[in-house]
This record gives sequence, C-alpha cells and structure tokens, in this order.
Amino acid sequence: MLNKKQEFRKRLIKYWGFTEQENEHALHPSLENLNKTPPPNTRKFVKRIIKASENQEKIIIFGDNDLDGCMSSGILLDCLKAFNCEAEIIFAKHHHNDGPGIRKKHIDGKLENVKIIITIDCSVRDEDVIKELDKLNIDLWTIDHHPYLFGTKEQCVNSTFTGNHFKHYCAAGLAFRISLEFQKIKKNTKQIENHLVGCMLATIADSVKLRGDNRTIVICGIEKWFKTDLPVFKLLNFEDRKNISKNLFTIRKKAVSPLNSPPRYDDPHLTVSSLFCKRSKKAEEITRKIKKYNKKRIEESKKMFKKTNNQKIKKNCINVFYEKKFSPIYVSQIAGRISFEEKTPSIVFAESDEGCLRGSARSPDGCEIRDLVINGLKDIAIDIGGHPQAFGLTIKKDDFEKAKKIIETIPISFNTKNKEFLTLNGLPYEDALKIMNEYEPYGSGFRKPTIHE
Ligand SMILES: [Mn+2]
Repeated sequence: MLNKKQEFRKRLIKYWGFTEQENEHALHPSLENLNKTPPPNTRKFVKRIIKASENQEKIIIFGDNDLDGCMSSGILLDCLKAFNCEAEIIFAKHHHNDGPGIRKKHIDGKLENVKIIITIDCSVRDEDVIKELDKLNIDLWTIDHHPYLFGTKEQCVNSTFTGNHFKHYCAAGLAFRISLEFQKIKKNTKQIENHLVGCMLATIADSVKLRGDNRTIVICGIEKWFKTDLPVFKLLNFEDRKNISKNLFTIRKKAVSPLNSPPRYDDPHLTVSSLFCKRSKKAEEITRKIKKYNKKRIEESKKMFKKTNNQKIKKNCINVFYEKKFSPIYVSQIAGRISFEEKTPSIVFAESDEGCLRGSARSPDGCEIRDLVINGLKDIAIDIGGHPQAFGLTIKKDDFEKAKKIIETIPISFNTKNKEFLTLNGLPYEDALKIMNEYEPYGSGFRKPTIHE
C-alpha cells in the first residue's frame, strides 16, 4: 500500500509523463545521465574534423547571431582549435529579411582554399549555395536544431531528426555533444566544464524544453558556473543562492540576457571571442561593452513595450503589433514579454530593409502557432522559420494590413494539459510542496502543477 506522499509523487510523475528513469534523472542530475548515444552523425562529423586537422584543411563556420548561435559556434571553434584546425567563424546576419541561414551572397568571395563549411544554429537557405559548394568540392556539414533544409542528410547533426533524447537540444547542446566526442580522443576536463557552462547559458537563452538531457545540462552547468575561472563568466557571476530556481532566474537576468545583447547589436564576434577567452584584460573590456549594450537594450525595449500597451489585447487570438518606431532588434523580446504577461500569442513587427517588415512570434506554453501562421500567410510571407512557439517571419510592408487581418483571425487553441490540477487527497499542502521542490528548477516544457486542495 502506498502512503499519501508516495501516491502524490505517483500522480506528479504521471502529470509530467515521466518514465521511471526520467524521474530518477530529474531527482539526481549528473552528466553520467546524459544519453550514451550522441545525436546521429556526431561521430562521423568528429572523424571528418580529425581528418581535416591532419590535412590542414581550411574550415569556415557559419553561425547565427544570438547567444545560442554564438555559444555553439564558440564551443565548436574551441574544439577545432584544440585539434589545431584552421578555422574561422562568419556570421550570416540574422535579423534581416532572409531570416537565419546562409545564402549565395554570404559565401561569395569567401571560399578561397576552403575545404569544409559548417553551419551551426542556421542552415543553408538557398539551393544555389549547394550548387556552388558542389562545384568547388567543398564539404558541407550542418549542425542545427531547426528543421533540416538543404545538404546531404548524412552530414547533418540535427535535433529534429527521428530519435528521442536529443530532440530538445539547442544548437549549443549539439555542440556540447560534439565536444564530448572530441574529449574521448583528447581529454581536457577543464574545457568540457567550460563548454558545459556555455551550453547551460545557451539552453536557458533559447528557452528550449527543460527536460531530459537539457535539464541535466542546465543543473550541472549551474553547479559549474559558480566555480568557473573563465574571466568573462566570472565577471557576470554573483553569489550562489543555494536554491537552484533562484540561481536559474538570476543567471537568466544577469548573464544570459546581457550576453544576448552584443551579438544582436551586430557584434557577434565580440561575444564569441570573449566567451572562452582566458585573458582578464579582454574580459573586462568586453563586459564593459556588454553592460553598455545591455543598458541600451533595456531602455529601448522598455520604450517599445510601453507602445504596445496602447493596443488592447484580444483574447484567444494572435495579437499583432507594429509601429514605425519599433526596432527589429527587440521584436522577439517584446513578443516574448507580451505572450508571457498576457498569456496570449503575439507577433511584433518592425521595419527592416527594402520595404519589408521583420516580425517575431511568441506564444505561451501549450499553444503552438507556427504552422497555423505558415499556412495562413502562404501567399504573403517572404520567409518564415523557427520553432512552434517562437519563430521569425518577413513580409512586405505593403502587405501588413492584409497579414494582420489573416493572423488575427486564425483560430488558436491551448493544450488543456496545462490547466490540469493535482489533488492532494488528504496530504498536507506543506508535504506536497516539499515533494515538488525536489524537482526544481521548473521552466519551459516542465511546469509546476497547480494544486487542488
Ligand atoms: Mn538556437
């Protein structure tokens, strides 16, 4: 016979849909729990890089310019450097009309003597790129957590490929798994700890699901965060609160968001070169810039958010916002804040180049809108891509009113699982709370249930 506590725990595990092993891992996080099998093609990729290092083949990494993009490129470059590869990073600019990814214009004039191109947190968006690389006999590898687009499937390390344990990884998660494979050849404990901390920051930044391996990475990464000796991380550090949820919250506020600012101000190289840099002088210089950019980010986004307050929020629909003064740098942040505070999906547009509007969509847990919007705007959108609850899109400025009308009339629905209550069945509330606290931290895709007394 189960006692009341055991019964409650059983209901909790069922609520989250945990297997027994997942439950065990959630309660006792350790890197040992990471799935033993790396994502498909990881080992093949590492082998190819080893060969490139032996032959001194020139490598270009194309990254995306948010924190996950910078972190994943940074981790990868750090691995490649440890194997004496000749490699550099180029950022395919993100917040322009094309959305993330490389097109012909990004590679033109940059391929001299290049033998391998790696795209990470972004992929090839243009068939002409594939043709050009084929012609020049350049090997293309794609590492991404966005749906696969072009290239040879066998040369993609992709979170969306069939398989379970890696499906929620962000790009830095994939880079971390690659790093773990490199470490099997040349052990460097310090480097793996640094990459773990970096991966933790990117996992928080990208708001991927806080379950399975991601959860392990975040919890173990936070533990290492307080012991890191990397100058730039140390400068963003603060006191260890002994409460994992509070630490996660503060890390998001004091490290993740600030680190996300410089790359979005068109300086992703600054972020990448700072992340794993061991010189404290450089770290000081960079954190000064991070602070400056961050101050600007807070001020500008506050102004922008205030403007969205003039518009009445409509319930049960995707709310669309646009004003001439909005900046495309902050649209994702504003959309995120609206969807979080109003518990409703939203899309915020701002003017970008060439008569276009760049928008960012965010929706709360349990409400997936990407495919609905793709379908609704199929004759209008120039580009749509990203995750079911967080994606970017570009439309022509002239199409705005038409697009707004379509988007706001799309019927949306919430997965009601979020509204389920857990009953106490006679267990004192304090006891239930104690059990739930064992499972902290909560986050995206892993919510604390509401209790019914
Ligand atoms: Mn990403």
